Amino acid sequence: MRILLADDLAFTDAFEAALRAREPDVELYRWPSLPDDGHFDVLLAWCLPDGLRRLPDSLAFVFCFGAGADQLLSDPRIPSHVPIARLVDENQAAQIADYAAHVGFARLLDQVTVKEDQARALWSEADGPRRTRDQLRVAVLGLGHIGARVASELARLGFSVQGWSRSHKSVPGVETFAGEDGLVTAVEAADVLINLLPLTAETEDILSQKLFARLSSGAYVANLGRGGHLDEAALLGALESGRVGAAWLDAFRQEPLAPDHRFWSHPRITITPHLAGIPTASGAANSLADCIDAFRRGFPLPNLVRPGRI
Ligand code: OXD
Repeated sequence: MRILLADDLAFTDAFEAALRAREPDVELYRWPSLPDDGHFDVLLAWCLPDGLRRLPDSLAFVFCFGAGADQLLSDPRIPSHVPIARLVDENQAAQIADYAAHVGFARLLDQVTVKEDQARALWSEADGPRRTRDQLRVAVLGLGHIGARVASELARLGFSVQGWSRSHKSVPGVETFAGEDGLVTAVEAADVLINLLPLTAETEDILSQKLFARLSSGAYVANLGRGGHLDEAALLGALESGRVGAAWLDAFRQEPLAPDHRFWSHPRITITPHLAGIPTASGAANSLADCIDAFRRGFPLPNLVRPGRI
């Protein structure tokens, strides 16, 4: 089986070694190197390289080297009969849970206000006892593999967690909601909002002025989904009014974020360059190997985002 690796993160000896430990007989090519006849069976990519204009008829499936596959699902170069499966890596999910916990703890201390006061040498004493974790409402949007892990980890840490997804899911320790009405209830008076939804026509711009208006005053917002989820003007307005106290942004409509983008210099925005969860060599290789095993046995691929037709 020939696999075209078209993502720099897979160009590592550790990834190749972990994959070969499970699939010793695969032939690996690192884009832009291709087999002489141009044929390969599996394409691994997060986003198709510009130079890869046509995919061969031999292509059996695409393996999305990331948690979100919208950028592949909308790519017309991938014929609709070709299945797309995505990577599922517990280590990546754990990193994202750490990021979300960081935002939760930052809200407990109101870290952004503390830093602003410090910059002004302002000794501003607390006017009451600090809140405890169970008094902090955290809303997690998206309860897929990563969202469910994040929500249950935050609940395990003692935060009061509400989770929302389009269809009903249950997550131990988490109060879950679904559907349009459920969204309003899930985010009502939330102190922290963590977005982990997939980007679809329904979820585009979901982080809107209307949604921010439901949060508790000074809420911290983390967009760990896609730039397309965020109405940027609405966020700036909510920061201005104080409805949102601070934002952590990891994904942007255009990546890298343009150097003159307003977000860079905003004192209440923290920018992380799409690093909330980086697939690990072993997690990614095992996830791909699970797909190869299933394909060889004629079973449906695990973690399909588009079934296609094998
Ligand atoms: C993604 C990822 O899909 O980082 O954005 O995995």
